[in-house]
Amino acid sequence: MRITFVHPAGFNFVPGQPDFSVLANRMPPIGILSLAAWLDKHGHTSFVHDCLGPFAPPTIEANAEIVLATEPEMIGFSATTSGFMDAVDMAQYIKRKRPDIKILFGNVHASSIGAPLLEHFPEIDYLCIGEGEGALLDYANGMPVAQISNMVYRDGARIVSNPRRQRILNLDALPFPAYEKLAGFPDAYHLPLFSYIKKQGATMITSRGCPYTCSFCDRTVFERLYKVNSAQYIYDHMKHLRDNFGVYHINFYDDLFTAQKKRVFDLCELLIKNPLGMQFNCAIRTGHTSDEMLQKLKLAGALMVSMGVESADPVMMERHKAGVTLEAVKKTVEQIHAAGLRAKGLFIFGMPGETPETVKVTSDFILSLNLDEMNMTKFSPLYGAPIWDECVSGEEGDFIEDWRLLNCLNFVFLPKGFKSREEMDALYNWHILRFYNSKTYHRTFAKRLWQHRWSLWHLIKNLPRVIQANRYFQSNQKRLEEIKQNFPKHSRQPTNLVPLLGEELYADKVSTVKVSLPVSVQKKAADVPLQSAEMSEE
Ligand code: B12
Ligand code: SF4
Repeated sequence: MRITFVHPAGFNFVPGQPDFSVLANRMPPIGILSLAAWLDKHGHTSFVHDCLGPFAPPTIEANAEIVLATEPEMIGFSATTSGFMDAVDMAQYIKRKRPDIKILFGNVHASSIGAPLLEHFPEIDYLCIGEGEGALLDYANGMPVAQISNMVYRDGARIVSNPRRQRILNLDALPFPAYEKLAGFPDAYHLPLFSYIKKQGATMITSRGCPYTCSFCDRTVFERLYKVNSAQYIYDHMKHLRDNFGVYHINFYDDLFTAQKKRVFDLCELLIKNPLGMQFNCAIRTGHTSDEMLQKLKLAGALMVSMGVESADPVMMERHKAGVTLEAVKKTVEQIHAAGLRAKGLFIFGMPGETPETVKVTSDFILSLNLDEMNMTKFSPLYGAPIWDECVSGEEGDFIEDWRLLNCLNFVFLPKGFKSREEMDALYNWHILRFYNSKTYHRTFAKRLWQHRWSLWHLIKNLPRVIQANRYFQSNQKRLEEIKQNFPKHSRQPTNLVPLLGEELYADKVSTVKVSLPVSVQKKAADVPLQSAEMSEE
């Protein structure tokens, strides 16, 4: 079968503003590159079109024409929530022109809502829920859709959701993602500015699934079962990227990269004994690391280690990311620095329970940590997250359900503790300026100017666009504010859908609704013996 995968551009900025996000980073869509490699391995023909790629035209129609020119029998869209309506617009255009081409939607938005989406979007023939490899291969091999687990389809007027299939247990059986299918990779793809020293950069995911239940996190694709690539596979994958694409820096985007300690130590050993000359960034779970592991990571080539903290208010932490304490965060940052690594903290602003006071506490805490980098996202409720029901209930605050804006760049949710979204924006900007204008940050940044030469070069190369972006924001501030306030929802986007989730995630949701503190990490991890066994290798 001939299939073309599409990564829609999505909505990556705030209303009224052009999308400058690719200036800051442009990353390969690993999910569809993996699926493309998988299908090719099994004798099918696949193409990948990234609407955020360097050669992609700006309009839906022009992108759709590029996709049609690949002569596909099926088109597979891969969309997060904020990219979903873009993908729908493109699918609609394609279906009008070529009704014979089958259209399949996969990835997280489809997985987090399921069947109700088919009621609203006739241009979509099928949804694939969760892991894509098995269902896609069955379909490409000609199996009737009614027999394919993970697929959602129409049977006359009825919408049928097939049961979920067993996850792939041995991730090493998967081929490396088909990076070669991505026009402009790696030169025109780049990691977030100032997060790397060496060029070129690429991203990798070396595990799937997570047994924790952080309140804000959408785990509807891989659910709880935690599976990993082996150390040797990761080493070979890195070598493949270096030898065939000239990649010298990897950002590992696994949430739980270090959950199995042995795997991490084995990988470090491989990289220390047979160095690849590559560097990498990865995430660790606060409080679950050791001096020894951090030292090994450093020797193996790690540059920066990040950790999800989310908030410094103890009640907020207990509610949204239980199991992480401020003392543990402080100690972990000290350990990271002592090992000679950079420390990055990840925070979320605006979850239920947030008030100006909790934000100030968090901001003070962030400054006290002497972090090398910090990322604070604006909370976006997501259908698949345990906290979704609370957010839409109206009891915790006011929520504007506009999928395009659920991109962590807009305050779609106004917690009860704030008077307005403007107040939130003002406090957010105050914190960002405070962090980046701090003496500590300036000093550290100045010391690393030479290390950041490629990031600076990237900015210089794109100077006209940087200036254009800056001018645009400066001169249009009032107009932008107006557009933001009156931004209409996409005319075809439904709201208040009742998602059809798998049993595992229903269980997580039920616990969220019933108890006052929605998250209990230990409880959830222990609830699932299989995952506990996996994680207990720690
Ligand atoms: C790396 C990453 C990024 C990178 C790169 C994104 C990119 N270009 O692909 C960056 C940093 C740019 C990014 C940005 C954002 N991200 Co992000 N990101 C991830 C992360 C950590 C890994 C994605 C990945 O590559 N997974 C590995 C591959 C193999 O899995 P996969 O993509 O899910 O694909 C599998 C299935 O979904 C399915 N599948 C996927 N596509 C298709 C298509 C078809 C046709 C079929 C049949 C199947 C199928 O098959 C694949 C293989 O089994 C995920 C969390 C996670 N662990 O998955 C979050 C995640 C996708 N991001 C999320 C969010 C919220 C965002 C942002 C909105 C905000 C942010 N955090 O910065 C933006 C939005 C970007 C956009 N335009 O959509 C959420 C999305 C939730 C939602 N409902 O929308 C996630 C799920 C994190 C979370 N748990 O909440 N992200
Ligand atoms: S640790 Fe929390 S944020 Fe990370 S994947 Fe698991 S549930 Fe999501």
